[in-house]
Amino acid sequence: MKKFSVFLLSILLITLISGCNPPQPPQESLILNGGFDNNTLDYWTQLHGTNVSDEWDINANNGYIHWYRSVTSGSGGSVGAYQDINYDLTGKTELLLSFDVIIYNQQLGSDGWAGVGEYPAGVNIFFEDESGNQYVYEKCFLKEGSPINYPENNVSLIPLDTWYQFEFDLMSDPDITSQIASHPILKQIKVFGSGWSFEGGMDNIKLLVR
Ligand SMILES: [Ca+2]
Repeated sequence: MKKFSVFLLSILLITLISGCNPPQPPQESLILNGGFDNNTLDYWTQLHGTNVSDEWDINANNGYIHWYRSVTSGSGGSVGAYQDINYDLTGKTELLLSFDVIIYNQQLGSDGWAGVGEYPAGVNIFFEDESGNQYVYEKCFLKEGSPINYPENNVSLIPLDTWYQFEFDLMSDPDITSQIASHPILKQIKVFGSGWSFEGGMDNIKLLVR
């Protein structure tokens, strides 16, 4: 009788254990050098856009991507970097974007009035269909207290000089999931600052797919 109980208990335990998911292997990020550990911008291509003469820089000297623009006139511009990815997301159910972000300076009192929105820190992720039509996921940051004129840019307010951790599974949003389903090629990620004078940065930029 005792043996039989042990047998039943064993069956129960085996059933319970095999019902649990085995530990998932660690996911690899689609982004190369997203942690800037060797203090370089390897795998990233710099961007700088301006219509006036400005002072600017972008580097990873301190182990994160750090951008800066200084302009004496009130004129918008951008400094950033992009990385091509070219990954087919067909059949995937999770796309986890995560990074740490910081704003050191934002001269504009808001996200501006230029018609598109200007942010000292932001991320764009570009998706394409087979004909090259694009969907762009955008996440932007402004310093705490700034009025938001372009909420469609998915804006968060964060305190100055403080690292802020952002994490979001794009496929947890049905609207984004449907856009990705019709634009399944993850083409590129771009990180940037824009505005008049600004300074910001990011670190630990990851895109995990499942
Ligand atoms: Ca780092």
